[in-house]
Amino acid sequence: MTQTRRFPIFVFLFFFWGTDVQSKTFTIGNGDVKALIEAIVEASKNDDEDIIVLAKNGLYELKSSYGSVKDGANDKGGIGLPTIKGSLVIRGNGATISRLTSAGKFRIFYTATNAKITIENLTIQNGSSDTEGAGIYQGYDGQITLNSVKFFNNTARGMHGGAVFFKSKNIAKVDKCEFKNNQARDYGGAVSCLLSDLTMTNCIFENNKTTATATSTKHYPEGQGGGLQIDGGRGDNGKLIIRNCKFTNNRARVGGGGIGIFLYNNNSLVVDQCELNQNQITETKDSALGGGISYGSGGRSNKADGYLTNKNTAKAVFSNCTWYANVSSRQSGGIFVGRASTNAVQINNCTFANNESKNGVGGAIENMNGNLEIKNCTFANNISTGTGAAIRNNSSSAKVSVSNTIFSNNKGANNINHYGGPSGTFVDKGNNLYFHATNTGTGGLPSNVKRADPLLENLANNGGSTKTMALKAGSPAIDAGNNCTTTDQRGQARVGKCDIGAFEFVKK
Ligand SMILES: [Ca+2]
Ligand SMILES: [Ca+2]
Repeated sequence: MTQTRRFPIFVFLFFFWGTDVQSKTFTIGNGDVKALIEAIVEASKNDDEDIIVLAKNGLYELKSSYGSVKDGANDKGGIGLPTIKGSLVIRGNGATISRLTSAGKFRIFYTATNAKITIENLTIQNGSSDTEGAGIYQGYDGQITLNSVKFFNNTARGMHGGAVFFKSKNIAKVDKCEFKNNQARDYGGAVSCLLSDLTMTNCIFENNKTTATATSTKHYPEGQGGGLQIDGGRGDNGKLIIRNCKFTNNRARVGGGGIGIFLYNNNSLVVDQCELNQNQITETKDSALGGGISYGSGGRSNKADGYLTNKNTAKAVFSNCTWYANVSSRQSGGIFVGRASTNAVQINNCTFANNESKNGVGGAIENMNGNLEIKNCTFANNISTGTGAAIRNNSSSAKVSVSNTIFSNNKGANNINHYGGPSGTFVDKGNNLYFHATNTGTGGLPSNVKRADPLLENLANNGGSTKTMALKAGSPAIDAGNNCTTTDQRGQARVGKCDIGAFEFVKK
């Protein structure tokens, strides 16, 4: 009985889809902005997925605003192209869509609520907006896929996303994209991802920044995520993945020169195989945190400063990453961890080299109130003016557990200070190696730990997707680990007994 009832319904749906789909392909001649505008208007008349194909290596220069848009009652400013509605694929073929720099202020793309867009092989440049998302403003509750898209010189003077703003409840997939010289006022010099799921792979962020300069004493002062800002995933179980991306020379004022991250509820975050090089926090006040990354989580609270006191179940794992020469003008040159979750933050197979907190504390890591578990990492040549050149704990609830990790030549207060803090707990879980070339003091650590020169090579490309510090032959770190990660930072399998640090020595 059930079978005979289903069959006609299936036939009906097949018939319906077979006749009513009006998917169209629009091929746009080189430079023909008028045709591009008409195609977007036509494509947006229904929800069917249409395709716009641009001329190979073409240039589409937008010389005037198409109009302005409102999101509810909020003025979202000028747009260069019509609002995209429904489902649209743009095949760029290496073309560029650029706002003429002498034209008025308008962004390039704006999408309506529930839009589903895919953009590939396109350069989007010189967008300019007094609000958010000067390259792309992706509307509420949509899907966006960006493949091999370059974003150059886009400027948002409002809060979010110089190049791209994902408004809340989106699913965003971003692969092989480049973000260079974009800027926003407050959050995400290049990309701001608000309460949306993000999978970002194989991307490059260079020279992006936040521009806010106002002196602020608020809990959330402006200027976070010089390259990328993540403010929560899509819903309670939102997922955020950043893999094999490079963040170089991005700047923010107060939090996360490269990446600013905040997680809610049961959000999960993986940052894997990424490099953070020479990103910077520029503010010199106490609230300046995380030259490379600023990470926090916590339940919402009515109290202005209550974010980090209400514990949630957010999960964060940083693995196989390198932080090199990131600088905070105050605290935590490499990464700031301000966490309130029942789950520990994991940092595995990572290298922290030459990061610096100027006029401050925590050269590589500052742990505000997190439970931080560090395994098979290498900390070398990190610098802080005050305590904790490698790691600093900064509250009574802060706890750091460390195993199979190298601390070499980190220089803080009193010349040597791998670990320090006014309070909190440091747990040496064993198989760690400590060394300072000119000082044999304890460096803030228990006096019974193993001390020897790990014989590290300079940071270099030793295979894998990130730079690492190789062990020289004869290093006391070789075969001296226990219960290590299964592969090293490069993805190299452990050889024999595992080594201390992020690099596994392989005899040539
Ligand atoms: Ca359509
Ligand atoms: Ca080994």
